[in-house]
Amino acid sequence: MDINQFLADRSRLMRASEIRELLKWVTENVISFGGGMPDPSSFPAKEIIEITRDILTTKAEKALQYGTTGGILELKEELIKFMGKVGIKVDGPENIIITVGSQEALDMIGRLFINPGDCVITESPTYLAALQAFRIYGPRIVGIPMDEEGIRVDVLEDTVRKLINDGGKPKFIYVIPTGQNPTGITMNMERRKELLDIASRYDLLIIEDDPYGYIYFGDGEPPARLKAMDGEGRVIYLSTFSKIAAPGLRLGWVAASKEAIRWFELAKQSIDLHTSTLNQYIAAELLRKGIIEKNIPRIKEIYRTKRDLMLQALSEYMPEGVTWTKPSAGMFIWLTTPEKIDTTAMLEIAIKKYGVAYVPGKSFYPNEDRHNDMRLNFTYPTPEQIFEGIKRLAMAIKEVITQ
Ligand code: PMP
Ligand code: G9A
Repeated sequence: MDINQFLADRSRLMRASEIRELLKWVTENVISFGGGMPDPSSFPAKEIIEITRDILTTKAEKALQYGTTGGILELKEELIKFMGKVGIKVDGPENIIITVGSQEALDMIGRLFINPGDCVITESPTYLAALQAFRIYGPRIVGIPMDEEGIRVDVLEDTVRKLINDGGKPKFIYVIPTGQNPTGITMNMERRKELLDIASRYDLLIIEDDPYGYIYFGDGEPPARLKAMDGEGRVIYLSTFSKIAAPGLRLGWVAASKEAIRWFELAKQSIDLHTSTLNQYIAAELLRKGIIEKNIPRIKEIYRTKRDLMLQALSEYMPEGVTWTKPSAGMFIWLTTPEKIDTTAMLEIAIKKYGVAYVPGKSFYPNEDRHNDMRLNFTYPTPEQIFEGIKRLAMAIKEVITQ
């Protein structure tokens, strides 16, 4: 029997994530700069053991029970305080929904806002699993180029104006302002203000995806969140426990206007009823006891050190003509090779002959046809693997350049 004959048109728009596909065929002998996995030494495992024991001893009847779709009050209240410390003012718990990672929020955004053919705007390149989530709903995705300071707001405004003139007002602008995935770039303050200003003038919605702001490891603090400067309630803010605690908890949250959150709740009711109650109680305790706050400086230090190591290895080993970003947040360096190299084609040589993996840049572009970039994760590999892996990658690049 051929299952394909029964599929909905929507299912044919689904594409496998290159990140998830890569995770499968990386073996022990391959050094992987592929998946964006946190350093496991950053997980507060011991604390989670104690907290879980406490919760199951004192409130098992609640923690193991079904919960409300929006999430448990204790966690939302802790999140209000947590976001408050970075200048995000949230009126009350009804402005927050707890999600199964930010990834679920990205899917819900597609469900709630995208009709087939609708235009949506993203940075170019952007997080490929956001593209994957949105694409199921059949949008026309328009990518806006970036430079070292973030999204090119001049190009953004021209594009928005043209789209509106052509009768295709964009539904939203999706951005990752701090430690962008995949480039590692942090949008500067002027660009943030200009972006909000454009959204206001043209009456657009902004989706701010902020998994990395809390572990910014540059000097001082990152520029203010868009949500912290949002006077008009047009920013839907997404964040996650994946990078400040552990991704296996599968916990994220959305902060937005009450009206927006109500729509998210309706969408979530039919997806999974609610996020794991037990995990929400664990996260609430991790926040309440200050464990996350105490852990954050340690995570920043681990990532700053690993980033420095990768930058050092890159400048030591990479041949002429290869360039890369120097991130102060996030988990990735974006590397650009000479035009001659197709990083998708090179991946097989890199893995099979040199034992090193990366994510080819192509699938992070919504519509540009670029073939000579790659994304390198520096948080998961050990310091030794970072040095050895970059050395191997440089050998692969040199081989392909001279072919
Ligand atoms: N958005 C961005 C920009 C990310 O980098 C990630 C994780 N790599 C996610 C969303 C999803 O994270 P999670 O579902 O684990 O919260
Ligand atoms: O798919 C995953 O495992 C999450 C990682 C995201 C990324 O590599 O950007």
